[in-house]
Amino acid sequence: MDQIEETSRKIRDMEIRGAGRIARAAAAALMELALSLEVADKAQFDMEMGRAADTLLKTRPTAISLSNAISMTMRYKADDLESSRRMVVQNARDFIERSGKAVERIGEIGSKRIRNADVILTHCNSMAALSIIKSAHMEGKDIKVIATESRPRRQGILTIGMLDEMGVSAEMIVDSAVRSIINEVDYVIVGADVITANGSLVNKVGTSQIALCAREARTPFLVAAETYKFSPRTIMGEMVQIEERSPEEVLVDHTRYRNLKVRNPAFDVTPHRYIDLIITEVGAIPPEMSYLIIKETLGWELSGDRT
Ligand code: RI2
Repeated sequence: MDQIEETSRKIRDMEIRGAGRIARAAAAALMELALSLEVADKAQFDMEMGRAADTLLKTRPTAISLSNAISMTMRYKADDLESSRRMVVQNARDFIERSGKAVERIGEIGSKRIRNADVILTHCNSMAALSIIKSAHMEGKDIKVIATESRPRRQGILTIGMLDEMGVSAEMIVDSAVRSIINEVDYVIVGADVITANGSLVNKVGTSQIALCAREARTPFLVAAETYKFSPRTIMGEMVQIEERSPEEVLVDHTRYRNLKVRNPAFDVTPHRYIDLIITEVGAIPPEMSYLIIKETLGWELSGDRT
């Protein structure tokens, strides 16, 4: 169980971050536990695995990718202990493999939209969004990327590091400079933490302001989102909880101000009407098709699972 606590701490503290990466880390942690658990019977296995799943679930309340990964890993129906163990391990391996391939496929599909000499604006640090950029670059398209700093945790610095590794030309701006430069941009491409049943996007805070600027400038706004980022629970009417993180991330010495409250929402909501296309591993879809993605690729059972 210690590795579950350690993985949970790393996800909670954002040492492991990114909606896809935390999902794969949780599946891997459950797989490791299933392999190592020394228990007397299936009932004890089920209890220990359930406890671990609940611990991991609590780490990042917004990321549906985390709960979908845990649900898919924990979906085992077996009569005995060893069959249960084997199924959990196989489920986790399948999710991790499918998730990695999904990011690659999104790159292949999304790159078809990118033309030579395009300028792409991105926000925060998204492997799915960067996969599109990498594919376009590998196809010889001479693109430039403008990366926002993405306060307060400045994930944009991770993005410019990855772009540097790829050899892609990049510029970095502060988040508040987006509207000043949006007319230079051919595509906005961002990642996703959640896609709701009506096609709205929950992503790093600041995304919705970028979408507003893009709409005003008539700049296409694309979302790169694996199907396990879609939320079955929103079909059932549930609202997405927006994680509120510690004030210290915004202002270290906030307590010196007697009458100050620092608010630090980690994500915001971009309504579907500001989204031109959602690029998934099963195809590029308009936001209005999100319900079908949930129904056909995730199924309803996830909405009732341990989430
Ligand atoms: P990938 C990140 O959240 C960002 O919001 C990013 O757009 C999203 O997860 C998806 O990232 P955080 O972990 O799965 O930085 O595309 O809070 O890597």
